Amino acid sequence: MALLSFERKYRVRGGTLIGGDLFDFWVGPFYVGFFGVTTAISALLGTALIFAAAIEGPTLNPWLIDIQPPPIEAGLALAPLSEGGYWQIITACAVVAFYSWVFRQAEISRKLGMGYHVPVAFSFAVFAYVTLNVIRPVWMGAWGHAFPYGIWSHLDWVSNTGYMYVNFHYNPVHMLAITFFFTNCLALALHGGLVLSAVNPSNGTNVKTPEYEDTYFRDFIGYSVGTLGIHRVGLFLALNAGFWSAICIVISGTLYVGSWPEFWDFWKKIPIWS
Ligand code: UQ2
Repeated sequence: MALLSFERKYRVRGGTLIGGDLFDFWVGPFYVGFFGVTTAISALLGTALIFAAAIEGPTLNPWLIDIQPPPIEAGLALAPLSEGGYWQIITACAVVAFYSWVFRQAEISRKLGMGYHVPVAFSFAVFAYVTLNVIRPVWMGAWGHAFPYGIWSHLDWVSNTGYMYVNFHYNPVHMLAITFFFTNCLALALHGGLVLSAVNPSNGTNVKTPEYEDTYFRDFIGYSVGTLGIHRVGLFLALNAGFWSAICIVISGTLYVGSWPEFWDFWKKIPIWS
């Protein structure tokens, strides 16, 4: 169906999660809805506050702008604007904006009568952010454990936080997360390569059907996961990468305190060989 006639067909009222007909309209190509309004307000306010905090100095160099959370000594209290207060309000705006995106995706899914795969997938990314900057800091008793908003400074935070546990690569859940990232990379390379090899052939040759794609992998490794299956594999790998990333940091400094290399000492103490 041509896009314009399709839009006429599906651009009808209904399917909203909240607000009924209120805000149930489009602005140009964008669906608005209640969560479009909350997204717009929180995203604009959060961005304005990033500029406000940056203007207070000491630099406007985009690479070096650094908006820090309150110091650890301030615990979970509300802080003065220039001592972490900006960071706190920016974080609140970010959380509202990200969850608004999730629910706006869900409303669009409902309008189209589609599954909720996209909002579910995006919610894993939001979960990873919330784990870093809300769940773990609250669990540890201070906003100062969260990461700062700055291109350079958030890298320093990652490095410092890693060294706080001596060598973060020895964290078994970090190992699991990385394994999912790498496997995700392998799967997307295989999938992208296979699809392009079939449907974007050289000039003068025919586009190939999915049987060719299946046969390619049967010839190669004796198995094809299938054209639907590869997307299930891809979503599974991607969601697990984000999920275990969140778990590997949230257990550090909370359930597990100390050195990750030392975690493996239990291995040497197993009675059979100790
Ligand atoms: C496949 C298939 C696709 C694909 C790919 C495969 C026709 C177009 C990439 C092959 C994938 C396999 C065998 C699974 C890989 C699993 C991991 C964990 C990397 O069979 O169907 O559809 O794109």
